[in-house]
Amino acid sequence: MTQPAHAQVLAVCDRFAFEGAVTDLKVCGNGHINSTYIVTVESGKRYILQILNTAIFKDPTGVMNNIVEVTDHIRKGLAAHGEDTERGTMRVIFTKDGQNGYTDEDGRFWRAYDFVENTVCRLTVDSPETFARVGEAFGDFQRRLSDFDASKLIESIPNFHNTKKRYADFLAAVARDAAGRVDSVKDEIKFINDRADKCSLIVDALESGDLPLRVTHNDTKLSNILLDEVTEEAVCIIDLDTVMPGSSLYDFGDSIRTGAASAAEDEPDLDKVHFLPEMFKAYARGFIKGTGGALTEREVQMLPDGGYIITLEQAIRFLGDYLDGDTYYHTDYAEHNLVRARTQLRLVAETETYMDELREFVKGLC
Ligand code: GN1
Ligand code: MG
Repeated sequence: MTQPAHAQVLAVCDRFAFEGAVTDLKVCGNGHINSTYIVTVESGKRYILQILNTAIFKDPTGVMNNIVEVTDHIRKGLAAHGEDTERGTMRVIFTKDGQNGYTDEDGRFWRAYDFVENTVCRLTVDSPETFARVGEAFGDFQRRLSDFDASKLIESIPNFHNTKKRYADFLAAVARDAAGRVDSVKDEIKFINDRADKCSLIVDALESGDLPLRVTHNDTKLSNILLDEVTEEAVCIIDLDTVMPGSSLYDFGDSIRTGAASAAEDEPDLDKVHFLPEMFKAYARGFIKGTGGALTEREVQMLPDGGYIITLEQAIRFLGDYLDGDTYYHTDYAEHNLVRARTQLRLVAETETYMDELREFVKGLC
């Protein structure tokens, strides 16, 4: 769908219960799925306004209901312990008629949040201390939701981290060759096919009960946590669209994929892309601390697999989308998904060389 005109976005703002007239409106963000604006009102107060991608999130009202339930639960927990209820979790802004979102005349679904001030979001992080704090925050997020009633949640994207199914979908994309690109990425496809057996590791363990199902975030990349712009403390976890029952390993893993890497997810120069074992270790310590000791021994043992498998899964998704002609992710240039996929594959290859060291390390954390 085309992007709406400025005047149309202003008209949408009027539907939401913002405190005052809009004085500024800016496009923002680096999300691959939704489109984001920053809205400022007379008092200087700011809001996030987003178009939720309904080609991907088929039940937008259900997604918003998930987010309201989860953030209310977290907010109550923060309040009970005298913690920061303003910045500690997202706050959904309802429409003037009390809905959790608004569908415009062209069918776009809009939703709004308070803007969390004095924070930054990063694509990479240098300091192990900062990354450990991110780990603690994502672990803490899981801990806070450990007593949340999962039956209140809809599954916003079915089979989201079913890596086995992701691989099957990838094979179908290769067979379709919709954009005629298969011949140009034979090496990448082979690299993935050679690791097909890895795709079932977490999924099978969840199915057999070897790993527990928890309420998880499912999109824990580094840019989905806001850090205090001065202290780099982890302030607020954002992008709750995919909060669903899932595995702690995927949450652990997606932060590793993005934060234990020396370059951004779409770094075109592969010589700059390295897996950073010390960052893995810092994050693991933080994450385990944040969960408050809730992880089972099996989960801790499999933390290295979490990072490894989600990086492979992400490569599969980016390359699959490239083969399909870039229908899922926002892209900034023709080869963007291929660049992203290659970066992930480089990380997969490097992680393999560290697996023994990582397994030895997590043994000490059990
Ligand atoms: C998407 O929306 P965003 O940019 O936070 C994607 C994640 C991927 C990520 C890769 C709903 O996240 O699963 O890991 O891109 N979200 C969805 O950067 O598919
Ligand atoms: Mg997202």
